[in-house]
Amino acid sequence: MDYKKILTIQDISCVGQCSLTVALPILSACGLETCVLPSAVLSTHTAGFSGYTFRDLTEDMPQIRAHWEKEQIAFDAIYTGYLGSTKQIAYVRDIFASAAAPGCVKVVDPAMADNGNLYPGFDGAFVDAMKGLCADADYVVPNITESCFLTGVDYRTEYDRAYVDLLLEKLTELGCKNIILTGISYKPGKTGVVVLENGKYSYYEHDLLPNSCHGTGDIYASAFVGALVRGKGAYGAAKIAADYAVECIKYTALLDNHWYGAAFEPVLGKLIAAL
Ligand code: PXL
Repeated sequence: MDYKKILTIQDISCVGQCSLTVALPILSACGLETCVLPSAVLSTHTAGFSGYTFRDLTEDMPQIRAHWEKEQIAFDAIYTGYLGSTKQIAYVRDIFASAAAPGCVKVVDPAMADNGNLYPGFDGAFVDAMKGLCADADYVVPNITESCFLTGVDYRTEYDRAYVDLLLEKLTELGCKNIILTGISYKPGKTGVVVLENGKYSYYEHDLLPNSCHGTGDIYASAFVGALVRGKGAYGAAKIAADYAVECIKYTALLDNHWYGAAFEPVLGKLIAAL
């Protein structure tokens, strides 16, 4: 029987269809026992709402880690997303070191930036700490903006294969082992995902939809991790996740004024079918 236990560490945005409220249902739908460690609790996500609350759970992490160690709890996979503080990143690295079962797959989505900008509340110290966490991971899932912050390469909206190769080279120099680079568009009307696995480049292209939805990065990363842990291989998982994210965006386009996230729930059946 292949029934794997995964830990995902990211925030709970109570409202907004991102981070844990996306990762937990998607990973469960992928057939994984999904354990959660909330990095922070926010009333909503930070993109488009104002006046949100933010409860930082950094100081709970060492005690939670120590309890798991005492109970000999270990995970077959650990997947991190949006983290609550720079200090927390060191605690997450401790969890990587002590809560990994033999063969544990570690995936880091350095969820901290998009469209050329850091999310509110993040700074250079957070970016520097995130570089270390990325080097600890087996797979990283950055977008172009996050790759630029991690590597110091200038952010560009128009680019070619040489620019993408430079990002991959600099990420590899940082210690990233396998890289899933999302939102890479080489042609008008198309976008896709680059997979660098064991130094081998591959690319999965699909249509660029006219509506962009907040939270699709989290949907993408969660589906990728779910499919990867279910044994689909990095390219296979990247493709399954991309096809699923496209279905979520298409469904969301049918809704009126659903601006804060993507309706991933009604199309979960398509993800399950792909597995
Ligand atoms: O989707 C990434 C994300 C996760 N969590 C919070 C966010 C964002 C993006 O803005 O604000 C709280």
